Amino acid sequence: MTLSRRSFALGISAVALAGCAGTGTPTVTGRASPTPGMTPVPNAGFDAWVASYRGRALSRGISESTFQNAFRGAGYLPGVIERDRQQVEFTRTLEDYLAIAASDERVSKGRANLRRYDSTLARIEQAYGVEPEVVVAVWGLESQYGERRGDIPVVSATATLAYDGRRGNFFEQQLTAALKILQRGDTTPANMTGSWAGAMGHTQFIPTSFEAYAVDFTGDGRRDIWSNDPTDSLASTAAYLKRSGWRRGQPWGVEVRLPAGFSGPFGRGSTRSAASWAAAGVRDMNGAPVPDYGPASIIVPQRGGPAFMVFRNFTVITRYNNSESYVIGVGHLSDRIAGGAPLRSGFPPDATGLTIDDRKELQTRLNRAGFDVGTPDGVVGKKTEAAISGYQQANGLAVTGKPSQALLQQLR
Ligand SMILES: [Ca+2]
Repeated sequence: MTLSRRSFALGISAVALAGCAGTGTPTVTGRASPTPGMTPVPNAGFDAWVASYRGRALSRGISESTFQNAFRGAGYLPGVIERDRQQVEFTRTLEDYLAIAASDERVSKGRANLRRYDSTLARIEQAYGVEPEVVVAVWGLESQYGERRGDIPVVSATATLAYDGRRGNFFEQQLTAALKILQRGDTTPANMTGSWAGAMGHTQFIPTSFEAYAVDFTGDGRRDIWSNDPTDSLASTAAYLKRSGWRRGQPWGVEVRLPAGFSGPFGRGSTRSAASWAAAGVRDMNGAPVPDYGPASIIVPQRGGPAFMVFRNFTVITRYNNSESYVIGVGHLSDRIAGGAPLRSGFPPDATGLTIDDRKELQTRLNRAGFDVGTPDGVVGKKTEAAISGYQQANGLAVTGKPSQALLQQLR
């Protein structure tokens, strides 16, 4: 189950990070999505599959009326299959990932939400023992604090993917879990919306995760993670982390300085005691030995970049999403939301020799020259590449769409 959750959360987070999950508008009514390809189209094969699935659903305890209500208006969504096929496994550098995951905007919105929901978060901490800033950081990464929850109907999306069959068993499980949620009355078919892959609500639970971990924290008898009120979602996230072994008061990890010639061991497969790392010369960024937070590992996710000592809570966050970048993103964002400073170690220049400050300058200068890259963040994505191409074309240069030292010089 955690593996499945992983593959989706990864996809979702990557999309949310790219800034284009859902429509960017919180779903309020759950009306049919206007997104192209996300409105049901007739499909005889799909209908035949639904007819055959009906017997399996009923044998798993879904009532006839739940089934009929859920599939009224549901149908095949070609856009979901398109998205599934487009899903490419690409890796950002940790530097790029953190520039987006812990951007100034995400940090300041996180701090605002920490204040806005302080009493709710305090009650959640009391109930589940997970610190407010950690819950808020997950919320920030999963849906940009509820701004991008997704407006695609979950029954249609999961049924389409189950019928398609590429990961048919997995999505049939998600569909059945979705029907169980409807049967229990946590929400209505019209309200049950999410990402193209069925991740729902403020913290993007897939239906089986919802079944396992979601809680009703408002006390109205419904586990409502679709509501504009994030309370049930935030409590469900804390419940998930608690059940995965979260230890309150323990950090996920700390940035560390490694002594010259340090030869490891590196990686989460090797744990040592605090005393053992201290004896090997590992220090925190102020030069002090790291306190004893239990068995600890040293990771350097990007060559030449920051090193971290990580602890049990790091592993707990991997149960939410098994990507090292994601965990560092949540962990570092939570530290920043709680008032912490940016990482102290820099990252090395990229393959073109540009540092993140160079890349931000390049973007700022492109904006000034009239080639829109959006807010300069130092991350070279499609928009920046298009702006570079536009600039190169307008200036009679070879059009590469790629940043370079020469380009930066020219823009200066
Ligand atoms: Ca509730």
